[in-house]
Amino acid sequence: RSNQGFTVFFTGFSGSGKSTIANALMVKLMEMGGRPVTLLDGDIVRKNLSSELGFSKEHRDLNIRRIGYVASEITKNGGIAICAPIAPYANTRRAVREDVEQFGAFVEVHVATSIEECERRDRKGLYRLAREGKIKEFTGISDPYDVPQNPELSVETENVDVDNCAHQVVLKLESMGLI
Ligand code: GGZ
Repeated sequence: RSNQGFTVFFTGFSGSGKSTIANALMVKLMEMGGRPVTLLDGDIVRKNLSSELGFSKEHRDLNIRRIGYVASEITKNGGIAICAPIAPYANTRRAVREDVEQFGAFVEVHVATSIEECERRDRKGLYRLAREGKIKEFTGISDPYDVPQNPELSVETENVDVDNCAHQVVLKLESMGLI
């Protein structure tokens, strides 16, 4: 078993299942013991680190770079960082990858649940507000999402349950020699 720190970076639409998969993965990794696990979930980061930021490209990039900085520090110190923001811009994801890879592995996981499915679920009612124009710059509706071209792993929650998705991540981490 390697002792290198690493970062698992989930990216996908609002409502795609990032947070639930990230939480299930955190539980699995904690049960295995060893390295400390830190979850940097989108809404928790927005509340605690990025409360002054909105959803312009500039603000999203700042938010993601902050997450990347914290993840790189955790990775440097031999921990496991699990990040779960939308992170819609490929160039910003690449910059975070470069920050983290100075110190350890960066495992990008695309939660590829389709925008149609996310909007159909509309768990928080945000898609409806976005359609009504009451939320501007909403990712997938009125704001861009660059589909990851070379993620380490792609999962989706339309046909696969959360526990299975988290298990796929565990298998990937094992195949990469990280756990
Ligand atoms: C996208 C928005 C927006 C807009 C509010 N676009 O389902 P949620 O509620 O909990 O997840 C979404 C969250 C996105 O924050 P992130 O920090 O992950 O975004 S980014 O990575 O782009 O910085 C959603 C809510 O905030 N939300 N307005 N306009 N999501």
